[in-house]
Amino acid sequence: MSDYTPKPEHKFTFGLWTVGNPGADPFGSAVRAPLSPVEIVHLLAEVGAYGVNFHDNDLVPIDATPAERDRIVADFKKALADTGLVVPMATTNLFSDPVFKDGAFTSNDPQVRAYALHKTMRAIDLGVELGARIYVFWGGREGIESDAAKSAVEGLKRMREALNFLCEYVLDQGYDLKFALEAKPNEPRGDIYLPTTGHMLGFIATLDHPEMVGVNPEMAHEHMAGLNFMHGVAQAWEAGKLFHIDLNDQNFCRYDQDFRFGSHNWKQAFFLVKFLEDVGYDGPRHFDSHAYRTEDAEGVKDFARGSMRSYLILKEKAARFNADPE
Ligand code: GLT
Ligand code: MN
Ligand code: MN
Repeated sequence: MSDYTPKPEHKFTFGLWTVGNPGADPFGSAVRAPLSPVEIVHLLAEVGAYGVNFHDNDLVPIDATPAERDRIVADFKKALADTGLVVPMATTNLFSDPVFKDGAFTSNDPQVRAYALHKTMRAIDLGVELGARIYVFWGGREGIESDAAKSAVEGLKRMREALNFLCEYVLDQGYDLKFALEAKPNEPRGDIYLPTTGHMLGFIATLDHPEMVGVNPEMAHEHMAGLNFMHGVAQAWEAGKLFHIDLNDQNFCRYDQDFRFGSHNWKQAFFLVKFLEDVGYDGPRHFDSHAYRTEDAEGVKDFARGSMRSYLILKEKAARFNADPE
């Protein structure tokens, strides 16, 4: 009987927003009780995860006072110390607040663009304080419903200006931090700029510090566009840009389903795991997915355990595939 027990060397991570997802969708409200960040850290330790990632406001509410922030961060640090979990990655919520309705870095309003940079600098400080070495940028609001509203070229220029500025910030602060850009073709915008990993790779080459910037490909996002995810991952790897990866699953060309990894496209999942293991990818394996809405709190633990177990089963099958000359 094979051992599918997750171990720290597998670098299995989850976001506070993934196991903490209470099951709301655009047509229905939450079906599970909210979990605090400290409760989530303990849940992840119980199921055997290695690390936890977060958006600034998953941890610190957007309206927290400085004193509240310090208390929340201290409690979170204690939970990490008590459990041994680490924080490999952090990111910024540049999509929930209504001010970002027309984008953050690409908003037509220069005050919003300035606020987005300020919010991100503070979130980078928070991530670094908690140990993050990878910083993800998912520009969920960076796009349009109508191209009458914004110039696509101007949108790219604004993205570039923001990332160049933030690279300089990281260098000025002396942080040991890399950026990983995450593509998605649409949702919540009608169209999101830089819609696939391939678009991101082309864009990175135009930045002032391309060596600091790579990608965070998400399986479900490339499947929304009907693409072979492993091919995008392979291109990123070959370019030295695979800094992080979001593992999940979904049916092709649907809305962003964020299903559990290995729950839908088994063949795609198999060849992806085989690729990551064959090339020796050693970054975090982050499960950016949610339990089904029909699951309760125990089901969320089953979902987290199953994500890691599915990966390890596919890893074993990849080794058997490689060992079988026929
Ligand atoms: C959001 C999105 C994910 C991104 C997260 C990082 S936020 O849940 O759907 O794909 O990875 O910002
Ligand atoms: Mn993601
Ligand atoms: Mn997604």
